Amino acid sequence: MGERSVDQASIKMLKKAAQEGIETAWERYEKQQPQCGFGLLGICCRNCNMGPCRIDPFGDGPEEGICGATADTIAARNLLRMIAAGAAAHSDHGRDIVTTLWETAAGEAQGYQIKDEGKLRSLAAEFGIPVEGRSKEEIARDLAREAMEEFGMVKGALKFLERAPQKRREVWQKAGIVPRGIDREIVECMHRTHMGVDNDYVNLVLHGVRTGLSDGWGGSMFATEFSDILFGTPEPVRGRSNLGVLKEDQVNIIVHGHEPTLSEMIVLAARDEELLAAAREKGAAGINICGMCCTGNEILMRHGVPVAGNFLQQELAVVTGAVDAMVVDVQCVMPALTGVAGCYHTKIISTSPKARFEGAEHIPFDEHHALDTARKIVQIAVDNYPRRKKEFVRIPEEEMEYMAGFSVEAVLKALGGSLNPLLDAIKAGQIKGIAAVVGCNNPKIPHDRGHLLLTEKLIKSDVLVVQTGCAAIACAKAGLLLPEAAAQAGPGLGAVCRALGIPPVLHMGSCVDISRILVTAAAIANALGVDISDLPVAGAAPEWMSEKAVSIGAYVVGSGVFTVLGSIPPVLGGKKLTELLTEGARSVLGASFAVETDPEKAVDLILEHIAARRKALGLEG
Ligand code: SF4
Ligand code: MSK
Repeated sequence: MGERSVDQASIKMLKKAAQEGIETAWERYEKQQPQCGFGLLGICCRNCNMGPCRIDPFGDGPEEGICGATADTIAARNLLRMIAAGAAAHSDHGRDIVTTLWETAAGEAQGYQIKDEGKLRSLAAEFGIPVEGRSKEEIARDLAREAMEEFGMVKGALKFLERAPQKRREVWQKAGIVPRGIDREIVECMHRTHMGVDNDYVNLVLHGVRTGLSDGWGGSMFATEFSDILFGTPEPVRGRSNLGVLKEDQVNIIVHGHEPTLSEMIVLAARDEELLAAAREKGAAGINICGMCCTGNEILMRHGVPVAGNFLQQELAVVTGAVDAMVVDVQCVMPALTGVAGCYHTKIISTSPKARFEGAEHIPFDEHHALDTARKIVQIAVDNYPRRKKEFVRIPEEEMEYMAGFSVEAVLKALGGSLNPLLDAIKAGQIKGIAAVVGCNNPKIPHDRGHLLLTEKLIKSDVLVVQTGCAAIACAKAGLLLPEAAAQAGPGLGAVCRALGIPPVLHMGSCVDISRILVTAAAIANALGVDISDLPVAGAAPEWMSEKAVSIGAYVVGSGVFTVLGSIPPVLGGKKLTELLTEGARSVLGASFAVETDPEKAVDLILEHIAARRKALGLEG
């Protein structure tokens, strides 16, 4: 197998894992070779028990399933189910945050407070909820109730869609894809893909975009906005990243997963004097909380908490032998973790009723006793510290400083209160455009390579990069999230960054915080009086792997943003479907996908797109 990672800390831990006989995702990936061609092309179907059916991609065998479904129908139905699962994951996360706000307002959620009252009031006003002379708890209850209704089907269309430019809303109207309730679109995906319902690949894809939009402008946006109300809207903050943030002389706890409700409380509990004293009693110098994946992003955005790594580093963190507890909730948590942890002293602690792991210790986390539960979890980690097998501990020295916390509000503040400096820089060609580089890691691609190559080349070409998720962690580790990285940017972008004191790569948060990117794009389009699809803006997911990323792709393209995928989606077996996604979508949505596994060529596609949009807007350069 070729290069596995471009991250030195990960390379070292992969070597250690090999020496200690530990299998990781890369070995398991190798064992899967050759991967099933039908699966890779998206042309196997198990949607009823006449099947499974599969289509021969070479035309020598069956061209239809037993029911008569074609390759395009099967691949489109599979794609729709991926979108449904991804939108469900983001939106269920959003629903949990809405519930926490509701319970906080009722005084039933232990340890939580409404931290950003200004955002609460402005959101309430957006939803038509009276704010004058009312307490924040009264307003929060009404706002949470309104949000809960958006998940069902009470309204005609989602409220946050009004944030999109008028022209974009007309596109959705014309295509018949205005999302109604968030849950409704997801349920409809499952209905349409049941045997013998929606067999038209175009109709299926259109509903896929609608479902994605209900995630981006619905479930994810609720997750972001309500997290800001509860935990504070992020502001620029500095911290450290990569496995080197683990401390040899401290109790190391990694919080991994997605929902900030858990990680915020663990951060709070770790400051508890009694627990710190208990840690000292066990011989530790302190308690070191580190994040991983998007839970890491949530707490680094708000507290500058160190982030130990991204998706493909979860097992490698355990391999350091220095993690006393890894606390997980939902999403992107490998079931393999408990097996790896069994070879060291690490305790894997699951917390969500929705996500249990064989071999993990389960400490149910609920909002009513959040702080008590968090204390209990920290205590378990403290008690586990003396069980560390010193001979197996090796923490790589790699760590890098980052600057994160670029919420929309923080970006505006950095710009001096208005978008004008950014718009002026774009108009003058100092900044050629904006690219959102987001998404996961995938062992099909050398870890972090896609993110770094793409981002480095884009900033060099004067394209401002905005990021979330594991892509942002990859760039944090490489030092690209520092204002000093302006030296690696092109002359125009570099000058703007130096003037404003910001990095050329802005970390906007976790995967659900792509909603912040949508809001920013909408604000720029509104300021210029154009549609989002007219902007010199593009998206890229160089190493994506999760179904959530498929939902994100659907809503990003559905919002008018050309998007380049670096790992191949399982659709190529449906030729007409592929043509629709990469070409035909443009005439309906003003945007389409491109698939490009070579990051250099992906950059070229993005730059060509940005140049074409600049020309159409009559902008220089
Ligand atoms: Fe086969 Fe059609 Fe059933 Fe799918 S729905 S398994 S293609 S018969
Ligand atoms: S955590 S969805 S691996 S970005 Fe959001 Fe990272 Fe992808 Fe999970």
